[in-house]
Amino acid sequence: MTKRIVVLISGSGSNLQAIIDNCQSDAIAGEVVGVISNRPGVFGLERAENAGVSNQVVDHKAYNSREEYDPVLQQAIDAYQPDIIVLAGFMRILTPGFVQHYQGRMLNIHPSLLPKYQGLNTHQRAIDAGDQEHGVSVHFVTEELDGGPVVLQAKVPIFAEDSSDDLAARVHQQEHRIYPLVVGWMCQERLEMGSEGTTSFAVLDGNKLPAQGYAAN
Ligand code: NHR
Ligand code: GAR
Repeated sequence: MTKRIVVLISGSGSNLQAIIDNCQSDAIAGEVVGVISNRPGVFGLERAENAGVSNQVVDHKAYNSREEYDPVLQQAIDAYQPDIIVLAGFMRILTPGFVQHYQGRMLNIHPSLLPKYQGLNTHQRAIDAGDQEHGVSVHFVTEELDGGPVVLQAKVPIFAEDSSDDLAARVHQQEHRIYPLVVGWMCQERLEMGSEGTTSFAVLDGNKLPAQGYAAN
């Protein structure tokens, strides 16, 4: 059965585009049924429009707190009756109640090799630290910011002359490969989040994945 996917964005939406493209080519057994942005006027909304996907803005600036904003966002999402919620460059921290409502059904892509560089400005931080490699992680969203179980990572090299933008572009190429792959696993019900007490982990094809997620090869 085709899974219903809602994508949350704040910006350009190139990951959204990769997921839409993979759904349309049947590489993913899913359909993007809705796109919600917390920021008006972003290019990701235009991408949704061009693909004929329902899209809307739920602007956080119209609310006084996360506690007021998140229930409105939740209602907008739930109207689409989604199976899977995908954060694709979504830039607002989410409250525990919101995260629990979608426990095990919400994924994020974070531009670092977690647990390194949680939070923002990851590319510049990796360069400043003198790292020789960097990358991107797809993980389940939990209450702990960028702390949920990792499903899959991809690595890229850092070259001496790299600017933050150079590095971000290299990471983006990998994002557009690994995010559709992981969303596809969710759609096929091959992937789920498990937990024992307070620790949670990713489970792929019945196998508990290690902390760095699935290791290709
Ligand atoms: N919420 C929870 N509870 N858990 C996660 O793992 C989350 C989350 C919300 C977003 C994406 C995350 C990332 O991949 C994400 C993961 C925004 C911020 C942030 O500081 C941090 C991490 C992420 C997204 N946002 C500022 C805020 O006050 C606003 C920054 C801005 O608008 O530019 O919300 O990096
Ligand atoms: C991506 O690089 C994603 O990893 C990052 O924002 C970009 C969104 O690009 N996410 C975060 O930084 C979350 N805080 P896109 O809008 O073109 O998909």
